[in-house]
Amino acid sequence: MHPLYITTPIYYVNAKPHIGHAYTTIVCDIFVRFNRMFGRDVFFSTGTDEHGKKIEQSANNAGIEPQLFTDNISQLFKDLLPVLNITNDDFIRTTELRHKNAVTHFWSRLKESGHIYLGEYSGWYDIRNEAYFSEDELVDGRSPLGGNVHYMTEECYFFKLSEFQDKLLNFYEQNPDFIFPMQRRNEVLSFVKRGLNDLAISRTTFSWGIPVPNDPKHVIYVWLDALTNYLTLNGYPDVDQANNERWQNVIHFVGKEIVRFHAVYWPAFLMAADLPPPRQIVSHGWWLSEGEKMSKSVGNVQDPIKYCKLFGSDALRYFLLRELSFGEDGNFSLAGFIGRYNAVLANAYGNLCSRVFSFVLKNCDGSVKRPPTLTGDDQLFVAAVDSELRESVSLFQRYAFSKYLEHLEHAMSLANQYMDSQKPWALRTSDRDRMEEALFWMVEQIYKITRLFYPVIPICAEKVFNQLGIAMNDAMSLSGAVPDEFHIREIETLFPRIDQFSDDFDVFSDD
Ligand code: ME8
Repeated sequence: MHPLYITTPIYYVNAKPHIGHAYTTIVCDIFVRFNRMFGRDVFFSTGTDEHGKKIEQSANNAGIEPQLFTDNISQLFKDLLPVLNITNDDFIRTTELRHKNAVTHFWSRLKESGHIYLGEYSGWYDIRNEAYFSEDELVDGRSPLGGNVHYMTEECYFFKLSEFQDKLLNFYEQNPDFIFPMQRRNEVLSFVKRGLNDLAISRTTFSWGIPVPNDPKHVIYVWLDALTNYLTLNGYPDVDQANNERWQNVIHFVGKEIVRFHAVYWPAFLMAADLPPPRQIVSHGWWLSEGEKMSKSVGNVQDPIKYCKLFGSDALRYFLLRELSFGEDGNFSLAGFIGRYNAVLANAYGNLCSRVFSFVLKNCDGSVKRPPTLTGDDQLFVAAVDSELRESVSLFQRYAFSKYLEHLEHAMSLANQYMDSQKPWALRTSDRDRMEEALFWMVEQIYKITRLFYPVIPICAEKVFNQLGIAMNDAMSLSGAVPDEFHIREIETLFPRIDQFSDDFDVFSDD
């Protein structure tokens, strides 16, 4: 199996992280854990994007030096990772020396290979998104990304993007999976087919950036700087990327608004430097908050830390993955969160574990053994669960994360129904052997469901494996067979029901 390299975007440090940033990082972490569970070697990176006019302005507004300003906010992004239970291997800051070296080297490669020239640029500049737009791209006097624009002219270096139209179109054709989902692929194709202008890749109107080699009054365009983080993290320029397996299998997870940077500019830069383009750009939709775009001024920015403190990171990870159909937009609301939490984590899953485990603990001394044969109702039950689990894995592999969870939930319902229909409490006096048989299959199905649920709810999954007397590592090696015996220990409430009217929710109105 070839290794994988999974990246989150590197986040701007102009404000503290919110639920949208947490979402991408969590989705990547779940994807990474899932693949590691299947034995794949995965390198997983995240970090912060710290240069550019927007950051310089935010630092000025706060009355602090940009370096100190970025130190503070970058730390908030870093501190969020353990709170969300993220298993990243590295965290990059674009203000680090290793990154400045990589960017400077990358620029020099592009220059030497004749893809950069000095010219003059005029256009409508969107500071928030650090991008120029032409008159006809503006929407109601704003940039197509929604930011305020003003007209600017500056001397700047250009990247000969116009030369890459055919190369990119060929590349998309030969790699039909390069952009996920299809809708984004179609948008990129039509954008490139309309023709590409050369791209302004340096700025002289501010200084908070990496200087252009041999022309330090220019700083390097923040997107060229930021995209290069993916190479820095893989040891560029010391490591030869052209023959590097990890680089050949890099997947960038991004929000839909930055697909163009990753799927057009980035492969063009890489081709120009004689390096392979990434393997795939996987894009997701946006979280709205209580029905509206999250923004500080509306006051509806959702803080992931509050949710983790109150309900645990597993619950937040579950809700984010389940609520949003991956690729589409979705709505974040406290009521939606509580609804799903109670229905699935507390009732369907938590209750299933506790009723089956406590019954086995009380009535079978905690132990159940695999029966010699699998027949009748048991066979139908196990086959039905297996079919749900197979479907859930296949959906996961196609990035249909919410549907993957939906099928795990079907499997939980099947197990709950089996407990109801088999009535082990009645068999206790009439047919103990039959009771023990049915219970084994129930416990085994819970175990199998939990293994596939693990990437989403790792803390709870570990508790369940503990309750079942199985070491986490053994449970996680999917190559290992399912145990023939389970020895249930103490029972612990996994997800206590949330009382909708709890005073705890006062924390949601304190800012
Ligand atoms: O674009 N819903 O950084 P950024 C879902 N620095 N995801 C959201 C979201 C929301 N409401 N808000 C943010 C940048 N995100 C650049 C990236 S990469 C070389 C440079 C997530 O801080 C989503 O992944 O604006 C989006 O793409 C990313 O945060 C943008 O973060």
